[in-house]
Amino acid sequence: MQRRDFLRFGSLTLAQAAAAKLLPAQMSSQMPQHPAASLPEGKTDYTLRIAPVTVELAPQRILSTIGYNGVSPGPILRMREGKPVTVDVINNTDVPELVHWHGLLVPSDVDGVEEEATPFIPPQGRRRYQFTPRPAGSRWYHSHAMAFSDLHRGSFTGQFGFLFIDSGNDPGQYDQEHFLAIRDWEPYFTSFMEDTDQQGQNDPQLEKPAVLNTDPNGLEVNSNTYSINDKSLGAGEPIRVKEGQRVLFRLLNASAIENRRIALAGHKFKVIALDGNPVPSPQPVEALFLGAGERIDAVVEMDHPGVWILGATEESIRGAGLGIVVEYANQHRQPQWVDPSTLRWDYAIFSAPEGTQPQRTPDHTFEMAFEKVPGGAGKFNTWLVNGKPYPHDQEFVLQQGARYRLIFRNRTDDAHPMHLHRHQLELTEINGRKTSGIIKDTVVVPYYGRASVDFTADQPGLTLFHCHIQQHMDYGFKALFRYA
Ligand SMILES: [Cu+2]
Repeated sequence: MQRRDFLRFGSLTLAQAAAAKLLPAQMSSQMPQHPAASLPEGKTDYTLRIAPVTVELAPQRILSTIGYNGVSPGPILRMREGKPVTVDVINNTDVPELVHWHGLLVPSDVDGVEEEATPFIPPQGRRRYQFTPRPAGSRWYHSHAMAFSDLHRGSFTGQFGFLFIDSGNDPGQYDQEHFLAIRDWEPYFTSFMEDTDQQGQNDPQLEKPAVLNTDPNGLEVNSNTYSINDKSLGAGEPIRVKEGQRVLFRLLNASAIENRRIALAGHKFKVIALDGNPVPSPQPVEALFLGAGERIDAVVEMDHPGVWILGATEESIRGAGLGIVVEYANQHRQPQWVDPSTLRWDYAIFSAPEGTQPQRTPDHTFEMAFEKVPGGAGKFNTWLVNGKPYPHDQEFVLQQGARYRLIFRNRTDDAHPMHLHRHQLELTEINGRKTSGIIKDTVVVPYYGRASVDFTADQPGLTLFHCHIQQHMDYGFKALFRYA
């Protein structure tokens, strides 16, 4: 793939932003008609247009990025489970793009992944995706383009949105439903990462190597600008609730770079689904933890009238915009934050009762050890799976119909959200504790920790496995599974 130089967008002044809003219309009138850009035959259910957008996080805080249909996040796509859909994607940028349907069980040619040989949406071109949405639940869609050293590509941009698949028999036991995407903006490179939040840092570090690699760390990506959906804390409309209501929050960590902890001051979240899949044991928690790419559906009983902040548990991150106000009727004070009494997050509490066996005994096991090769000053870290770089396509060969166990051994000082495309994972172990019945597509493997997942090889075709942190994926933290 040839990477073209791209317009560099930073934050804009208001005047510049006003001018930038004219951009899409000007571009379309001046754009040459691409020969491949003719409309495919037949009716489409959804159209997504990839183009530059401005996002007004707050007054005087307007940034420019690439988004879908003139906004970021993109439109909430609601689909019916099992009902085939057609999505036309128009690419009004000068670089090839891919749209990935995260958490859906779809074939490789529409999964939106270069490594799986999904065709690109050409620059100034279009492509039609047709698939049958399943399974039901909170999914999402996003660019799967590689970014490497370009922080204006792939999941660093505003190309993301919710995709909700309706089963048709949701009991709807809630009074309000809110889709909240956690985001950071204006990423920059740094070799200094404040390790303020490494999931598992206080847990048994089962995979900590006896001898640590102390070479100087390479580049990571950081941000100082945050929002929930398209608004920074305090800038958008509050979520207005009444005492006694049950409010369902569908949360998504749409960050390209960071895992994040979220709480709602004065309240507990009752977690009912992880990555869109109902959990065996719904549990109340003080704070949520979402790895990049993960979703959590949680219900809050509105039983503590006031004006509260739902946001990042880290004060500096909230202060930089990651939050939204939850306001009870007839309450008019300043929004309040209260630290949760514990930040503890543990997938295992949502497991089926102890002693319950996983869905099926695995036929085969693959060990997967993750290592970081520090890049040193000004260079990128690289990432190895089982001591080797991507693609590993001769090692992870699947027999159709067989059940596999993947044992993740995280020998790095980061918590990594590991995503397997086109398949559903059952979490069967986290840091030495057995679990069952928790179905996910993205699993955070704790700091020097260990996790095991099981899946059935029932989706023939190339299948990408990767860390959902963009710069980790781009610099080697991935493997290609194939079917025999
Ligand atoms: Cu990672």
